[in-house]
Amino acid sequence: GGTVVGRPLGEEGVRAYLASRPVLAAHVGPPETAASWEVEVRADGNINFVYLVTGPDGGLCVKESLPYVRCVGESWPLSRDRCRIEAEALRLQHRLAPAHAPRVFHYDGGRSLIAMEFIAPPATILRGAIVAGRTFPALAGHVATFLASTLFHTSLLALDSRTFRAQVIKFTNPDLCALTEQVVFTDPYFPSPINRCTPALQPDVDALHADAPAKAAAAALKALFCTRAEALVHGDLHTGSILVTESSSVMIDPEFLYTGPLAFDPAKIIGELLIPFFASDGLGAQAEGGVADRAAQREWLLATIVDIWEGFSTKFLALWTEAANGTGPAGDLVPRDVVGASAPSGPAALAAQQAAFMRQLFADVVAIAGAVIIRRLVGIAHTADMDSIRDDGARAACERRALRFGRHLLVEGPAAHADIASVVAAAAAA
Ligand code: SR1
Ligand code: MG
Ligand code: MG
Ligand code: MG
Repeated sequence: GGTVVGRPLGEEGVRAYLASRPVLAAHVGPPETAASWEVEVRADGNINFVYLVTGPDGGLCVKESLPYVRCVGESWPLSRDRCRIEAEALRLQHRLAPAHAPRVFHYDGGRSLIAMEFIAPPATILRGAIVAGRTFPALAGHVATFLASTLFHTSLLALDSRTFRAQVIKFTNPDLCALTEQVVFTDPYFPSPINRCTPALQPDVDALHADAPAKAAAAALKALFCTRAEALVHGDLHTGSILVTESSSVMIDPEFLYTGPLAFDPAKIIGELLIPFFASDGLGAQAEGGVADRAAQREWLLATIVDIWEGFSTKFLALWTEAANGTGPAGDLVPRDVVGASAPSGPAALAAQQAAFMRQLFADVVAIAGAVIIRRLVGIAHTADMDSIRDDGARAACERRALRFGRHLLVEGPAAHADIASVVAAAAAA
């Protein structure tokens, strides 16, 4: 008892917390060396407090959730239950995709604190590495594997309906869902006081606020986000939530996890990878002796988007077919028929059912990716991709092009694009 909820543990508090728990301290070093442990306080997230603690025997990542949004302050309260959700989500994701989610060593519900595996350098946050001009050939395959496994195995394609409903209750996450509904699907389309934009973009933003088709499309996606309970979605899979090296990718930060539309995670990462594509001209122009020509990185970004979608759909459908054929862990279940419809008869019928399903899924991915781009340009939470362009005029030009493309995906995208190659071709031509 007596925990002060309004104040973060801070450097000293984290050292003392770990040093007094031998099982945790063992990941870092002998408790008596605690004074020498290095504590890096990360400030690149919007919501929580993250500390990277290293010592003679290794390291730990400690994440602390206070009852408010860190980047806004106590005026925006946020349930600390997100910390429980994140701890359980990480455990689940680590079980389903062990190479692509960190291990949780400790969850403290009273303190809303998680101690997890320290993903050590040279692993680095993908967003910063992209801003620096780097590329990661293994990323697409890893993201595809993570998405296929975590989404398939938490969906009704793999679970019986009682297990699925229990999962819905366990991972409802109303506060964080409401946050997404507000900052992704609502505020960007209205003059909300928390929105911000590059000043030169204001006329474009005013036009968006008067854009009836865009507002209607965003409202429809918000309804989909609220009602399409298909699988446990990560809920915030942007490039700041991925730690990468040349040969590894680890997805972190699933505190937004809830039972939502399968389309959300693929759409989120695709939209977030299109933002640096559009920032590329502005970033390349200001590079000093470093990566001035970003053509190769642009190509990699678009290829990665294609490979994520194609890799995900191939792996997801393989899991589905395996389950339908009775060779997978859920072989006794008939995919998407658990609530009583008759089974598709034979491989051709299954293939037709899968094709129809993927067509709808892809249409939703395209539209949501558009909304994801738009919110990063005109909403509360921008990203370093565009914010790193120092010149206001150059940044506004990049943002305007991205905003138009986001609007295109949101409104016209589902009808205009039958496949991902068409989306990236349109981005390149935008
Ligand atoms: C207050 S908005 C915070 C944003 O940061 C998180 O990472 C999510 O993207 C959320 O929308
Ligand atoms: Mg963030
Ligand atoms: Mg995050
Ligand atoms: Mg987070």
